[in-house]
Amino acid sequence: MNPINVTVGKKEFFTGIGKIPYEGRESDQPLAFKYYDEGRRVGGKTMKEHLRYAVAYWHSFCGTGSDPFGPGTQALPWLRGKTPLESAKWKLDAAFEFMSKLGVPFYCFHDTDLSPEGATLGEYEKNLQTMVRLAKAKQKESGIQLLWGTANCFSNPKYMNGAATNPDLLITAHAAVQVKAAIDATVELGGANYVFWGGREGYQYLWNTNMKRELDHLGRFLRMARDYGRRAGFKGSFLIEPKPCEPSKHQYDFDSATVIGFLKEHGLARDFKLNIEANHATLAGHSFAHELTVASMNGMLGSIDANRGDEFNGWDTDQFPTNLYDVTEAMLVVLGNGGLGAGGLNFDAKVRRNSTDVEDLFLAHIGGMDTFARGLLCAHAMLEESALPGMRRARYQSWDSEAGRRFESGKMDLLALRGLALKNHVPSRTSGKQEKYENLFNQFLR
Ligand code: XLS
Ligand code: NI
Ligand code: NI
Repeated sequence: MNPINVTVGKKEFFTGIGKIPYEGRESDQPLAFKYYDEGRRVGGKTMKEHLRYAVAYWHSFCGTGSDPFGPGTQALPWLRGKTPLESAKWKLDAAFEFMSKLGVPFYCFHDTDLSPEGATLGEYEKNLQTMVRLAKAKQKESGIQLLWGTANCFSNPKYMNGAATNPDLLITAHAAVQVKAAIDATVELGGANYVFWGGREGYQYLWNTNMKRELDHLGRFLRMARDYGRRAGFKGSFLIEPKPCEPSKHQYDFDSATVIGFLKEHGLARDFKLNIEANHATLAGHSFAHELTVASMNGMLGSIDANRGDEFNGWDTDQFPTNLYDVTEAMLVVLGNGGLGAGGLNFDAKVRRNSTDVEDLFLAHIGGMDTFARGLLCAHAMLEESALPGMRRARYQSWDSEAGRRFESGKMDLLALRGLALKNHVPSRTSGKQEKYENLFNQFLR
């Protein structure tokens, strides 16, 4: 396969690659799905309906592979326009060509992925409106929809001390310009959700930071954004994406539990849900499934950023998800949640710096899509055919008794609970059977 060296100006950027077909697990064709068969029914829904895949504009069409040790390695032909706006238009063409060939129903973007920032705030707003008009036409032509939009209030150096949590009111005002514009763009493009990832909302050094004041500002800012969004006609969910660290030493949206507490405290719980990212979960010292479970049990599982970290690295490597075990655990939670609703599985992931062939972006997404499709099949089979759900239910059977029900419904006081102990024998030890569960789980990885 050739490196990306397509002549700019040609209509097709990903030449030599057509629509990715489903060929089944026996296929030896790398550019084909082995598990993701979008029309296949699993339970009551098709794979496409269950999984709701989205491509992340920033990693897939803006990232060139640069890292702190060297420049980009991936020469993206659509970034070679004569002006930033021309590049943005080519990038849009490339994005919709890629997504159509891959066969994904959704995409996600930041304002500044889609359109150039420009020299002034006015130029920024105008550029974004231009690009939104073009994106709308592309969506119509391809049928691809917007899963969520967001504002990048972390890359521009002005946000180095935070956006909504900046000690300088005027910087927070700049964030308002972007969040307003990105909400407008999301509404105009029919986006199902609007995401806040608090890139620089955190602190580096506690003793120059008024944490209480910053957190109150964040709550206030989010309420302002919500109120504006509702007035502008946004009917979807606002989502917060937890992450514990990186870029800040300590990020305020640390993990699911922290964010849910924050949302409740600031009167945001009815309009906001969570966007859970696998690599952020592991950075917080949790498993992906743990974070999903905390969100789900609170009725706040909004969407998923599907990626993975490197088990030996302590940062956000944003690799494509390929670990069947983790993904099956995730799909168990998603199925238990009754699906993702208006959310989806967004590949917030990038190819490695030395993956420089034109096909690599396809191979990466095919791998992620196949892994989740396979995880869906495994999880569905576990729920339908294995003893696992029944075993877990049975573990709590004492709570299904008359006394258990009284406890759970608040009709028992501490003395009555004490009385229960006095009336009964010391309960026998009951094994947690973890190894039995683990073996069952493995048996269904297939
Ligand atoms: C970075 C985040 C980011 C959000 C969108 O770690 O994952 O990509 O998803 O701002
Ligand atoms: Ni993310
Ligand atoms: Ni991330």
